[in-house]
Amino acid sequence: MAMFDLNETQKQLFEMAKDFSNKEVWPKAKELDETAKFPIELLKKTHELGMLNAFVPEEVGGLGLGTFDHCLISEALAMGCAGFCTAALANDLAAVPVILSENKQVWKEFLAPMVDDCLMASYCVTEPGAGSDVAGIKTTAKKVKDKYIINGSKMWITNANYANWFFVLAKTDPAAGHKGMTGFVVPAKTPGVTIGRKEDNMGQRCSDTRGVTFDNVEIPEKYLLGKEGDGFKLAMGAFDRTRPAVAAECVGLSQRAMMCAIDYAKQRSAFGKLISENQGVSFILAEMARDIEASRLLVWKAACEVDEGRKNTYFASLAKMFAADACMRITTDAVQIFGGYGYNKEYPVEMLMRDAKIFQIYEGTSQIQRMIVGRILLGH
Ligand code: CO8
Ligand code: FAD
Repeated sequence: MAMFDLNETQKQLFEMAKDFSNKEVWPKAKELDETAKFPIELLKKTHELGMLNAFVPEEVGGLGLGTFDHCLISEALAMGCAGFCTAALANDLAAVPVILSENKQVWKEFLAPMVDDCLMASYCVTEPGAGSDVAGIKTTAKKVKDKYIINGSKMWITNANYANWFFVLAKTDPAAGHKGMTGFVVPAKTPGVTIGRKEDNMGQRCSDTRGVTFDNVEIPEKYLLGKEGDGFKLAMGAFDRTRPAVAAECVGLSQRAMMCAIDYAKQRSAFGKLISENQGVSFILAEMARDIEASRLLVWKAACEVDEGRKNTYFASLAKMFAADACMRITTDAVQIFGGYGYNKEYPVEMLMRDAKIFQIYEGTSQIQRMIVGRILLGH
């Protein structure tokens, strides 16, 4: 059954992605963490393998993959390095509102070139004063004849320094709350766009996070996505597709942490026997496996729902909430199994634990996922 097994094409895709991740990404993860250098060479290879920008519609030359297949790629890439995987996924997060808007002119101008070249993009929604509360953003877009003038500041924007274009959410009617919000594509080189310094983050350090300011940025009307007032729903609609992918990223990172913990438990001795021979240690490993399998099933469910054309907001939030919280527990427990060595940078698990934390924060915090599910359960 499709739900519990992959078809042959999906198996091949997953195996190819895992092979690349194990052989080419994981060996570089420590260096990427230490140098915090943007993994452009790895992204280029990912692009060559057809695994970057995989959402780009067939109509403009892309693979037009569904969310399920996209989640397989995400899980595999995150087994290699979560920061690198986040850089890859941020492109998809930027592309989805453009795809949902059905603005074919913008597809041709901004999505089609991403098929031929390893180009990057960013999703600019969060601001210094508003993250969870998307409707509270302050950036404005004012129509002047056949142009829009954008003013405001965005914060924590992944890929900002490497992006060729940005998806920008702004208020065209500030008095109308979420109904007055509109999405635009803004080419990164437009005068008035300023990229901030690289933020010095706890984990996923090779991923590029920056502020972006828009100072009287003038863009043509044709870069508006959908119509005025559609922006909030385009921004939310993107999460329905990318929260399952972020949850899949959590599964990949968790899997790596469990593999490290198993290897270590099988070679470290205490009290005259291997630590893996203690039931106390094997129970920790068993709980890791339980949470990884359960997370993956929620990812698959959330992805299948949206691929089948059904509203999946509920499952997308369940998957993101469960997999992110599980990933934090699993990576923390991996450090525990390594004992003092786990707390040291010579061993990989402290990096995995730092890399895991952001999953409970970005793409909607773990509290926001609970809020979304709670509201749906209670019919609000
Ligand atoms: N799809 C379509 N429409 C939606 C959706 C959805 N999923 N959710 C809500 N809506 C609609 C509602 O139906 C409602 O419509 P109407 O006006 O017709 O009744 C309207 O939107 C307003 O909905 P709400 O009343 O629920 O709006 P609220 O303002 O109360 O809040 C949320 C909604 C859900 C709390 C929203 O603000 C939210 O999701 N906040 C979290 C923000 C977030 O996730 N930010 C992430 C930023 S991006 C990021 O972190 C990137 C990480 C790096 C890249 C990683 C790789 C991908
Ligand atoms: P706040 O919204 O201020 O929340 C602070 C705390 O209050 C959190 O614990 C939150 O859960 C809690 N809280 C808030 N409201 C409620 C509530 N109603 N009920 C219960 N608890 C609540 N954004 C983008 O637009 N594009 C990106 O590419 C991007 N990449 C990011 C990369 C990194 C490394 C980071 C750190 C952030 C990124 N973000 C991005 C922003 C990210 O999505 C936000 O940081 C996140 O949504 C939380 O917003 P905030 O930081 O403003 O926290």
